[in-house]
Amino acid sequence: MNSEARQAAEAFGLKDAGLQVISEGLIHQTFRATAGTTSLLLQQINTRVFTKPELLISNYLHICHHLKSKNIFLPEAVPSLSGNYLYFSNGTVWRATAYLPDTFTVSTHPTPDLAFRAAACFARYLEALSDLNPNLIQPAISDFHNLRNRYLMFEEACERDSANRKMKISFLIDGLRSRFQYVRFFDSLAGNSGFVLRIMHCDCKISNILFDRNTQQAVCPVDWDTAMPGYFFSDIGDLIRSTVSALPESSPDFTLLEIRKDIYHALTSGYLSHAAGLLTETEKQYLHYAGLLMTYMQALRFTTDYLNGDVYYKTTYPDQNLHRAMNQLTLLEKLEAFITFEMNLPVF
Ligand code: GN1
Ligand code: MG
Repeated sequence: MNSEARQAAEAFGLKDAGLQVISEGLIHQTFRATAGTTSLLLQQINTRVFTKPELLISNYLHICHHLKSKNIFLPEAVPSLSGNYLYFSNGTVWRATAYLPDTFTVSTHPTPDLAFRAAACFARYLEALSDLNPNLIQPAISDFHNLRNRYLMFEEACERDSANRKMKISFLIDGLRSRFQYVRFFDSLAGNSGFVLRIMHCDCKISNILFDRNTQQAVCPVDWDTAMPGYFFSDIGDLIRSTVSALPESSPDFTLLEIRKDIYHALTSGYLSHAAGLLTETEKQYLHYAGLLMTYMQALRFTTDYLNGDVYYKTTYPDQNLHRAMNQLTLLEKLEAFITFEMNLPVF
C-alpha cells in the first residue's frame, strides 16, 4: 500500500515523499505526504463506496468556487502533474488536497468552546452554500441520508442474513424495529413546505472540522464527499451524534455512555448562531430531533453492515460493527431520555 501511495504522491508532484497514515475515517485511506517543505493530504478513494469518483471532484470544485467568491476558505484540490484531479493506478484512484500544517482535529471529547465553534463553522458554510445552484451538485451516493431507504436496506439485510448473524442480534433488531416512528417522521418531511431541501455536508462529525493550532478557532469543514441536497437534521444531527457522548462510536464500553449536557447545548447554540436566519420556524421547532434521527440512522447502518458480513465499513476485529451498532443504539436510548426529561419534548 505504501509503495502505491508513494507513487501516487509522485504523480501529484511529491517525489520520494514521506508518508504518515491518517487513520480517521471508515471509508478512504488517507495519508499526509511530505517532500521537503510541501505536504499534501493524499487519499485513495474507496471506489466500492464512491463508484463515480469524478463526481467527488466536480462537486468539490463547485463548492470551492462558490465559497471563494465569498472569501470563504477551503483547502484547494491539487491537480496531478498531468493536470487531472484524479490519478488512476492499478485499479486504485487517488486525489490530493492542500494539507494545512497548523491545524488539528478532535475526534471525541471536545471542550464546550470547541463544540460551539465546530457547530458554528458547519452552520456558516451551510449558510454560505444556501445560494449555490443545487443542480450543480450531484449526490455521490444516492439516497445517502434517506432514512426510509436506510431502513429498507436494514430489513433486506435481515431478510438475507447472508453472514448468518441475525439470530445472535435479535435484541438489536427489535430495538431498531420498535423505533420505526423515526422513519415515519422522515417520510413526513418531503412535500412539507416547513422543511427545505438545501445543500448539506452530510458527514458533520466533529473530526471533520479543522481547528487552528494557535487560535483554537475553527478553520473550515473538510471531507465534502457527501455534500448533497438534504434536510435540516443531517448536519447538526451528526454533530450531536458524534460529540455528545464522551465515548467514541467505536467504543465497546458503551454501557458507560452518558449525554454531556454542556456539549449538547454548545452544539445547538453554536449551530443556531449562524443557521437561525436560514432555518424555517418549523425546522427550528424540530431541531432537537436531529440527533435522534442521525443516531438512529447510524445504528441502522452499522447493523446492516454487520448482517451483510462487514462489507462497507473498515473493521479491525470480527464484532466491531456489532459493537458500533450497540453503541449507537445505547446512545439513542440516552438521547431519547435526555430530550424527553431534560428538554421536555415528546420523542414523537
Ligand atoms: C463514514 O469515512 P468517514 O468516517 O468520513 C460514513 C459516514 C458515517 C461515518 C461513521 C461515505 O464516514 O456516513 O457517518 O463513517 N461515510 C460514508 O463514522 O458512508
Ligand atoms: Mg466522510
